[in-house]
Amino acid sequence: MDRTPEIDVLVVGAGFGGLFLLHRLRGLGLSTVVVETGSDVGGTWYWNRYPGARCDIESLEYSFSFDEELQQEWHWSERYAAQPEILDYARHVADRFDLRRDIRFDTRVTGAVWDDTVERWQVATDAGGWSARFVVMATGTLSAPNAPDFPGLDSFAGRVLHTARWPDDVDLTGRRVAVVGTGSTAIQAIPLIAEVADELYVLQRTATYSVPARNGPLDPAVEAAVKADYAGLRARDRQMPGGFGSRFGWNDASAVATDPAERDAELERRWRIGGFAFLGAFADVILDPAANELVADFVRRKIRATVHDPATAELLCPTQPIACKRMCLDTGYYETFNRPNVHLVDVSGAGIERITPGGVVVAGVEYAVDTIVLATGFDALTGAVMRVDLVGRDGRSIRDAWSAGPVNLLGLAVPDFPNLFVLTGPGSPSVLTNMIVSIEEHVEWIAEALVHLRDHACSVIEATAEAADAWVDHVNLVASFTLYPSCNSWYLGANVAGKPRVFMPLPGFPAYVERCRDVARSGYEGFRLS
Ligand code: NA7
Repeated sequence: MDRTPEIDVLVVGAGFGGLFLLHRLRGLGLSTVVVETGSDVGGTWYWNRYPGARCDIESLEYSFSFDEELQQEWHWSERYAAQPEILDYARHVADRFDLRRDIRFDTRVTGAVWDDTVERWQVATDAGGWSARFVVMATGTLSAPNAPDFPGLDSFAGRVLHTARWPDDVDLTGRRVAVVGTGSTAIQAIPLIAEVADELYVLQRTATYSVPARNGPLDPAVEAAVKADYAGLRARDRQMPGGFGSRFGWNDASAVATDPAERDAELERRWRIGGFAFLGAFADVILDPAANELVADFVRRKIRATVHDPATAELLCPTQPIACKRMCLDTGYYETFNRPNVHLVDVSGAGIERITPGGVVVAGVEYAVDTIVLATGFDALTGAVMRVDLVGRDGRSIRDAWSAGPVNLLGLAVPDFPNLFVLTGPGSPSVLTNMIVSIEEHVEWIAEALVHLRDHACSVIEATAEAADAWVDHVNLVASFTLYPSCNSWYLGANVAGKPRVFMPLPGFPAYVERCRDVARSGYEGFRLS
């Protein structure tokens, strides 16, 4: 009879988190296996292949810092890397550090059960099981697609595509296309689809703020300057509110207290720089409704000046606070609405009524299309963790434990789920930061914790319920000082029907990193070690 292989750590997911974790844990002499549903590494960047898929953090910053030779030798071709190049980078990292031999591709982890008697997780996959002392969910924050169940969708005679599961054989040339959604994904895809489609209907439920990315070939002078002191840039970035952007800087000034002409000049200057530099203009944007409105109004003025048809421009002007939903970066998004083949359809009222074999019905009007693109986002932060059947101490399932929203300590560990870690999960700054920075911080913290257990002859680490409850209260309290909880974003779970409405990421980088270090230094306060 085959015995279940026994390993130290099983990592779920071979995205950037899983790759670095494998490298780090291997270096500690821990037997580690990564299980990955996809056929290759890359995670988010393996699956998201829709037209225009691109990172909104600059490539020189959205990359690993743990290996000086890697960061010196890798060359990014553009200021913001497109999906194929990021996937190449992930593949390069896997090959460079010889990671593939411990990754099982095309394999889905279906569940894991904690066995208290042997202090191990019994992990089930669709291709056999493992017995692991530790499990790390490196399952990503924006990886479980959200596909609303529109009435009649099954009856559609044409093709339905979800941006996060984009097949290789799609050609939208000459097609009549409906894109559902106007988030970051849609805003990247729409200008490119508009160039080839016959007709494009953009079905907008909530207008989104977008600023020009100002993408282009990476300036060799910029690359050389960064590489001359890459470690310095990384260290400075780690002191920034999102773990990036030290080159453009985050102003301390208040938008409200700044003279209007000066304020507009600063916003204009940053609008020209492109990307998240814009949000760095004033420190009170996400804290003070009046400051937020001043910055939001600047964007609305840009929209009105760009879009020729006044009614379309008005519909594209968002009304919720800026940055409350993640701000988008675009290349020619608003300009696209000046094309004769692009039509904006308001679905903010009763929503999409139904799908027919030949189109989409909104407010009694049928829009005839042969392709529907669902750019409807993700069951963010908790989705990928909860889709695995995790069963902790005393038969407690993660679905029960998180039924009213995610409960954990530091976003890293869940009470009743011993020896289980979640990478960049809810309760940590996660999606409010440069994800690679947050991944590196979490991987280092987990690695250090495992060394601590080894050095202190401990086999189990578990968050206490009291500490986790206090942490959830802390996350909510910090969020309540911001404007983040004031609109229906995926940060709050508001985009998925039936999901508890809880603000999930912690606005609080880099203080959070210090807090994690303090916990480790204190001998893991809030955790039970045995
Ligand atoms: P997002 O930001 O969640 O955007 C999804 C879009 O789809 C958004 O405009 C939604 O409108 C819209 N949506 C979702 N469900 C529906 C229904 N039922 N009807 C109409 N419209 C709907 O996902 P993205 O993939 O664009 O971006 C996710 C993150 O990935 C992004 O922030 C970056 O960090 C990378 P809503 O705003 O909810 O009204």
